[in-house]
Amino acid sequence: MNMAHPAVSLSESATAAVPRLTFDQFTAFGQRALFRADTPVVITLPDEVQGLGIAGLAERLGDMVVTLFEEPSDKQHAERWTTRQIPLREFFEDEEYQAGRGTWHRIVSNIRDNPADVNAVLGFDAGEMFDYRRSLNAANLWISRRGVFTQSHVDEFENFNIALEGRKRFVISPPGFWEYYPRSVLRGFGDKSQAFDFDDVDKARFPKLAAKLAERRELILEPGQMLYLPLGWWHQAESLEEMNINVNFWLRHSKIFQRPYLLGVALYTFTYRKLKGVYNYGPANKRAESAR
Ligand SMILES: O=C(O)CCC(=O)C(=O)O
Repeated sequence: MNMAHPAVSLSESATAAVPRLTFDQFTAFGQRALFRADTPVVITLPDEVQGLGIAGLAERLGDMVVTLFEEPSDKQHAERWTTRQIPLREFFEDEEYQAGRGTWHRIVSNIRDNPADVNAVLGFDAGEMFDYRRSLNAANLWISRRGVFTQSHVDEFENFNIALEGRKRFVISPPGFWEYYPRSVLRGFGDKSQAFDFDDVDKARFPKLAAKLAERRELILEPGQMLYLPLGWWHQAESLEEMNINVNFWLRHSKIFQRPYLLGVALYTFTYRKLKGVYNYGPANKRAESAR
């Protein structure tokens, strides 16, 4: 990670701005107070924090077996992504995974069981800062190329998302459920909105969503910045660079009990995925055969 980038200001549209904190302000305020404040913020990490960068990451984790997500590169599609396991090296080297070929490819791998790797990738002791080894929590590595789009959805966790390489555009929107027109809960899509892209919403079809999105925020997360996204906020993300690398921490929190719809959907979706054998963000801890 090259944290030497100057702190570049967020791109803000006419929507409300996301407040920013320096790292010192964040530590003085404290994580618990931030959870209580329950409002998104962008925190700038200290300049001296230096992670591995792309080459270092490929070198250190190249043999790790990671999960590759694939889906049509089409903002109208309604299919479930498919996943397969590949050695991370393949993602960096194989032309198949280049952008612009009709498919969005993204690595999302939960590396929580390898804290030394988490720390090396980030360049600081994340175990001290985030309680990600606690049961159900996760430390996910996200890698994607330009244009890869993560559709609008909601997670049942507190979320810290750190940009390591490349900028990523997020659209985030406050908690709610029916206003977001969730897709079929029974088919395990209750965390996703029928409106794939919050930038392109059919107001006649989704009137309550159009009203809700008046409260949305937009931001571009720069390398060296960390987004705190409170539990229950809807969000979507688009990779803006040839190579985007992010790490995010999903942390469980008792505020889930204030959002019973989300708790219900999360429990149902977890069980559905388990029964159907759908990938469920479990920890990755295998090395490729060649490395054994
Ligand atoms: O980076 C992305 O593409 C999506 C990130 C996300 O959904 C998350 O941090 O929960």
